[in-house]
Parts: sequence; C-alpha cells; structure tokens
Amino acid sequence: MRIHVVNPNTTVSMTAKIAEAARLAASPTTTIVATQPEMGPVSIEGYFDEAFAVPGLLARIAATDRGGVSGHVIACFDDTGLDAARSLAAAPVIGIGEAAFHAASLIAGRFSVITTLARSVPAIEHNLARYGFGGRCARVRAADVPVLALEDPASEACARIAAEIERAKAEDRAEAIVLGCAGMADLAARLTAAHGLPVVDGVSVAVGLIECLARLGLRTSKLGGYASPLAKPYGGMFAGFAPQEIGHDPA
Ligand code: 5HY
Repeated sequence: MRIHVVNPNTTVSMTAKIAEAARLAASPTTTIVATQPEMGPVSIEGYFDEAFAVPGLLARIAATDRGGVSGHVIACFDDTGLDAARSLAAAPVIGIGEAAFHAASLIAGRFSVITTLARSVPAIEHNLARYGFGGRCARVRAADVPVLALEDPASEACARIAAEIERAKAEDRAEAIVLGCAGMADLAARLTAAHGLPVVDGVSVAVGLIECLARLGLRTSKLGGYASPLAKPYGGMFAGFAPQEIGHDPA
C-alpha cells in the first residue's frame, strides 16, 4: 500500500525527518509518499501560521488522493486542516495529534503532552477536549523550543524536552509522554530509553493506524460533516481550489 505523509510546514529537512520516522514505522510492503506544501509558513507556531498552512496542505492532499493512496497522515501536531482534508479526500486522513492521544490512552492511565512553545498549548488542549481525551491528559507542557530549533543539532531542544519529561513524571504523575511536534519524531526511542516511560510519536502511530484502516477496508464516512465539498466558484487567488465534482449531500 501507499501512504501519503504530509508535513504542513515548508521546511524540507523536517519533511525528511518525518518521512524517516514514517518509514521506520511502516510495514515492509508499505510505501511512504512524503510531501510538503509549495506555499506557506516554514513552521506552524500558533493559529495564524496554521491558517496559512491549510491551502497548501489541501492541495497536496487533493493531488495524492487522485493518484491513489491508502490514506493520508497530517504530520503537524495541531492536526492542522484535518476536518477539511477528511471532507476532501476519499482515503482516510489521520492527524498525528489524535493518533498519539489514542496510543497513549491505550498504554497509560494518564499522559502528558510536551510541545514546543506556550502559544501552541491552547490548540492542543482544545483538540484533547474535542476528541474526548481531556480526562486522560494530565497536562500539556511547552518545552520553550521553537519548532525550527528541532532542526538544529546545536540547539538545546532535546535537553529542554528531557527536562520537561522529568517534570511531567514528578508533577503530573504522567505514565506516558506524547511528543507534541512532528519535528520531535526522531526523539521518541531515545527519550523512552532515557526516561523509563513510553514516549509516543504521533507520526509512527498514524502510519500504523492507516495500515490498520486500510487492512479493514475502513474509509472516511461521507455522510454528514465529511461529505464531499459542493461544487461552487471560489473567487480571487483561491479560484483554483474550487470544488469541481458535485458533492452529494445525502442528508
Ligand atoms: C508541528 N508546528 O508539529 C507543529 C508543532 C507546534 O510546524 N509542526 C509545526 O509547535 O505547534
């Protein structure tokens, strides 16, 4: 099978890191197709960046969906554009945030999330509540690490994340840790070994979940909220994004 993994920011080195984590998690017969948008922010740190990541993300989802994939992984921990992508795509779409929350809740009674900056925390807390994991997540912590510092080996990013893990164990009674940025995907194994508790990377979990859904023949329901977009003109620079096919509203 082919799985599309899209990094919604435009930093090539992060896309490569995400693709490596995805390939390590994938079955031998699975091919990972890794992409990133042609336009948009180099990193997503808060609501404004997130808004401008979505159009380029959806363009990649549309193109690879037409090419035929078993599913899509949105490799941004905010699950940027997830609902729009599920409406657009025929194949299932999984966000790494939601995937990581599910995995952590299957292996621990309570978990903490460690993300990059404080400005990213509210969106993650909103998703935890929206997905129904509010009671399982002890706390969403920020390691005070800019997203692109994760691309700089000389930065203190890993040390800051490690220190936050120890605080989560001591103060939150966290039994597992969820890494709250796709750019942390390469750190999960190292941090698990160093801190003596499961450290979950959403990229790896999302790949496994897509494989599971594909094996079971499960695809996004097109009844209700994820119904295909209705054909209509879009004005201005978004004219090229206008839905062409006639979406069917079965309601
Ligand atoms: C991510 N930003 O996973 C999020 C994490 C964050 O560019 N990729 C990004 O800090 O919100």
